[in-house]
Amino acid sequence: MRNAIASFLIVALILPFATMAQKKNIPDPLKLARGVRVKTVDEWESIRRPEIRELFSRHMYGYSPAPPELSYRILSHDRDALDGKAIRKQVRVFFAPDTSVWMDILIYLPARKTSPVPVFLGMNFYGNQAVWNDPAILITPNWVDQNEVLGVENNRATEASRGVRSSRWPIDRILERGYGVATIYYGDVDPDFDDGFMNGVHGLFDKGNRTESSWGSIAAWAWGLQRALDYLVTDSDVDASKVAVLGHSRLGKAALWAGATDERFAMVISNESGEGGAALTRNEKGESLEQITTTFPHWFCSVYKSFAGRVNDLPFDQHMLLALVAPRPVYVASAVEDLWADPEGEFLSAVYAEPVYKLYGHKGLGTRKMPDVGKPLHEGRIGYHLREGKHDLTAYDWEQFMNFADKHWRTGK
Ligand code: GTR
Repeated sequence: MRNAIASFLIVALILPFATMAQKKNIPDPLKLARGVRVKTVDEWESIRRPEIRELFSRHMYGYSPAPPELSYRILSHDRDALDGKAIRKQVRVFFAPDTSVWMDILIYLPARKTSPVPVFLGMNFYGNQAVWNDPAILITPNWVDQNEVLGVENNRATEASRGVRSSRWPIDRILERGYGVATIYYGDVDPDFDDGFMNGVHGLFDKGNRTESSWGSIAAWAWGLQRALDYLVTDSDVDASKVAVLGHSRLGKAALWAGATDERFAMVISNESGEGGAALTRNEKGESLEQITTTFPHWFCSVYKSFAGRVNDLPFDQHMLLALVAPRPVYVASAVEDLWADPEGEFLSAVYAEPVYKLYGHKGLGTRKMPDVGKPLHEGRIGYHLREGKHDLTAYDWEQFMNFADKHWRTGK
């Protein structure tokens, strides 16, 4: 009896103090597969970080091909764009000697710049022409979708949708703050529907030889972002040491995987990327692993869906994706009404990534308490905000990303 009381007391007293991570069975980012804990940056970089990248590749996003030899064609270069406020470039990137698959990068840089500028790079959903009402933006012939039911705002790659997504791309404000912006239509790289991986870069590289761990569409978009960076680092107008990769929603998932696997990205930003992005899968709120792999089977490698209904068996969770970015600054943005993306799960990933930043001697998020709406956390190298409103990429989100970049890069106007 005494023993029973003692055990009851131990459980009652100790459990509330057990960390949430233990309760949720969250894998320790610093524990090696062979059970030993990482104690130095060197062990992290040479053993644990590659181990985690391997886990995500094998079980979730799939393995991507090595970068091919690219070729570029400058399609336009104007110094007097947007009423003299911008330099505008459009660059076509060919992925192989076979020139059938390519992507166009649209770049705006502040016209008054005196030195190379930091740049935000992200993919867009509706074609480059949708990001700003600028008649000079070229329209791609890749994955054109005239959706009469959903209206022009949802037309992909058409004249009718020119400028319809400018609220997501406040280009004038970005330039005013001294930054450049580069964007690519994700449909140039891999049209977003399940066609058995025949079109886009999958068709070009897989040649039908796929395994259960071959790259899915998120990995393909991430790979496209990395190929855009290959170009940007050659452009002397761009400060190659300050390129941030960002994305909203499914393209936020892609931005995270791109930044986690390519250290040339100096900052990584997830806007409401949710399940399969920044949200902790084990938090089990909003979208589930089962739902995402059923609705979008082409986004991941085929192994991933085998974890549906047994997320505790995953040998990783999404905080480890954020941790792969360390020691570079990483930012996670959520919106109050975006419950499908699970703001709490996104916040918890940011919390649990912190030990890896601490290993480098940096502050991560710096708190375990979710901040109030509209009170961004920018102190450490892991940034976070929760804004009012719905699932979207807004001017408010951009202001926070630029504030965070100003702070960590000591840039800004
Ligand atoms: C939803 C999907 C989310 C998110 C979103 C988007 O339908 O369930 O995971 O990616 O689409 O990309 O807008």
